[in-house]
Amino acid sequence: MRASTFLTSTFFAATALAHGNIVSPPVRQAGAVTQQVCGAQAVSALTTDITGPLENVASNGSPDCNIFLCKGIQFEDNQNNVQEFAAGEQVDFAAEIPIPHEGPCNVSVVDLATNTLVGQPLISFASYADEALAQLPLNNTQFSVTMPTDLGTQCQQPGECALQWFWFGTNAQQTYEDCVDFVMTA
Ligand SMILES: *[C@@H]1O[C@H](CO)[C@@H](O)[C@H](O)[C@H]1NC(C)=O
Ligand SMILES: *[C@@H]1O[C@H](CO)[C@@H](O)[C@H](O)[C@H]1NC(C)=O
Ligand SMILES: [Cu+2]
Repeated sequence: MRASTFLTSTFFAATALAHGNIVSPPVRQAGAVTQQVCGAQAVSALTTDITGPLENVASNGSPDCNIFLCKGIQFEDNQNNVQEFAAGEQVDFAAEIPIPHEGPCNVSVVDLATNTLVGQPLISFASYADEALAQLPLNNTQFSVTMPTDLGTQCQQPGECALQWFWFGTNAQQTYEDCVDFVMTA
């Protein structure tokens, strides 16, 4: 009886409350343009719980709104939030994982126009946010990536590329993303 009550309330908390997000570097935030493109309901879900899974964010069905690219959050809302990185630079990430769900995770350079990866992931976890562990490894919430040195002329214009953190909780069937807009400096 007590156990089932506990499980029920834990399940409720896991579905209703925070799950995880990137705290630093600064990630895309939904604003007026996202509301135009993806709708008010999506923006409400994105701003009410910035840690929530993409499955909780209902698209308005517009072909321009892809919730699975940077949570559907538009670059135009984030033009003053573009980071500058140099080839070979180490970029430190901080994440919060209030409700872990075991599964794979990675951070990749994404070509935003085509929603394709540029090169290989910069970091990759086969098993991330494993709630069965007494404590998560420190590298789940503090890790760094090294910016590629072979981008050529790619990723020099704002809005062209982002670093995308991508985590999928296998049992939870929940997807988490955050995007850091950036340009490469010479
Ligand atoms: C990155 O992680 C996501 C989510 O876990 C996974 O679906 C995807 O296959 C991974 N990508 C690569 C290139 O490993
Ligand atoms: C994170 O830390 C764990 C435990 O120390 C280690 O097994 C794993 O390889 C590390 N993962 C990455 C991507 O550094
Ligand atoms: Cu969750």
